[in-house]
Amino acid sequence: MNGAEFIINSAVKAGIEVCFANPGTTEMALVNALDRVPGMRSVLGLFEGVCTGAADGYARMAGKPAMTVLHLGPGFGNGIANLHNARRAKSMMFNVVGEHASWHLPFDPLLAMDIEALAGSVSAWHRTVKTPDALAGYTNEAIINALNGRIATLIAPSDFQWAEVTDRHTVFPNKEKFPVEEPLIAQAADILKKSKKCALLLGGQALSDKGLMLAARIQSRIHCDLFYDTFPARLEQGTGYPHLHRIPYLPKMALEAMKPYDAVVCIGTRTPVAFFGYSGLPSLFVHDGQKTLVIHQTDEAIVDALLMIAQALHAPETPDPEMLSPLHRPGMPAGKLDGNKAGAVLAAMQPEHAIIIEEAITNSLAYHAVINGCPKFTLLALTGGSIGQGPASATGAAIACPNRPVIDFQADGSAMYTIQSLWTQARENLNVTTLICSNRSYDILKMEMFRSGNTAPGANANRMTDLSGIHWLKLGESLGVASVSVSTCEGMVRELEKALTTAGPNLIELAL
Ligand SMILES: Cc1ncc(C[n+]2csc(CCOP(=O)(O)OP(=O)(O)O)c2C)c(N)n1
Repeated sequence: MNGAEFIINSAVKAGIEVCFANPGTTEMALVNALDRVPGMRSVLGLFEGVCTGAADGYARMAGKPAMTVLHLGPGFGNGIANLHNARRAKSMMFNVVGEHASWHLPFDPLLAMDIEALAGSVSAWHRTVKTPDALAGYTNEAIINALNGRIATLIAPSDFQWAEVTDRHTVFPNKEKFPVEEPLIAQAADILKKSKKCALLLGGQALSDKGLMLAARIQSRIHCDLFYDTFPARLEQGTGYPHLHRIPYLPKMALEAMKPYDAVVCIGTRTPVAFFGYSGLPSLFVHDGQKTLVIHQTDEAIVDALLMIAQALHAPETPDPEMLSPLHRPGMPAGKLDGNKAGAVLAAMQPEHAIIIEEAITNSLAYHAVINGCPKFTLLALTGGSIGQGPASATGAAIACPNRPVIDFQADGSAMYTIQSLWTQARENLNVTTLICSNRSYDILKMEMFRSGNTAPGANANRMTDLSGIHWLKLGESLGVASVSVSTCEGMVRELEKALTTAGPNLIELAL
């Protein structure tokens, strides 16, 4: 067995089933190994951002890592924006990057660059294999790190991928466990008990089914409001779950939302931070005098912590039904579509157990306000603010959950970053419906331009936000995805109904 076969074989043994790849010559041994080692599904992405975003979406939904194969530094670099989103989502991933043959690298061939510098910026673990003997041990370490919820990047020179591996020993110990420290649990319970009104801000696994039901039990005992981060990695939502408030994106609104509380307890996340620094506005969305506590772990330990907090507060064993959202879809809007109406139509129609990828940017504001009463669903958001996550992570989510409808509620400008995802969705026949909010502009940047004092932008500034000229029907069709365009709520209802009952991917341009 050569090094490349050993890498694939070890991944399969560890339960990794999917490899999102965009390989080159230095990964050819890995490509060949995908043929020779059974058990790994290989999925081609026509841009590395598709591969890394898909691996992120897959991990968020499958709860286990996917593998990626990326080509040298330039390939890894192309994937870095979505690796950044994955890092912020605390997603797990096993990346393998081919490096030039060890004896060739000293000649500085064209594609050579500092892969470690790139890998280090997004990976919790990364190593370059320096000798053939080190490949097996590093592969094992990388996979253990990925299984433990981290991004692990193995950089493997091509000659070591070709070389025979003699020691094929692999060990994947049980998942590491780092329980939340008990004094923190006592402190959280104490703050919740003593505060007049507490904001309980939830993230990570606290937004899972179990986490939310524990939060509802706490809420049944203590007067508190539940919030989630503006961009959650994965949020279970809908009827039967407690009512949740989103931390608003705009700093003034977020500060206003946090004002009524004398305490802010963050569980599974950090103190909310503004997206950007604006002169005269603070970086953190907490007020002077507010008691704050942060329990930052995001994994299953946070669910145990919530249970202990509920017990310390003598919360009821089951939540008060009053605390759980009843089924309440928004009314169906009519007439010409706009971003708000598109969100309302989606919330009125999305099927139970849908996976909603939300990268609708300015078009998503109204949507978040009306989703508490939808049938249960899962929401994945743009965790790192690095746009182009939606189409790619929708692809990975659909591979992780082939029996659940995936809807990518998607802004047009952001979609263009990883639009090649549509081709992968078509090739893999994935049940993804992409709703393109086609406002033909970087609308949010227009807002930012205004806020920065440019209230009458000139021709050059306007050229930075105008996106007119993208033909979505031709673009979708050319990548193999059935595409239509609608401009009314009625049209959106008709086409979304059709898309949700047809197998395979669809694109609906919402001409706003
Ligand atoms: C990788 C990356 N590049 C650039 C940006 C800056 N940026 C933030 S939002 C945005 C435009 C979003 O436009 P669109 O997706 O069309 O949504 P809209 O604002 O129109 O709702 C840009 C360029 C970013 N966040 N990430």
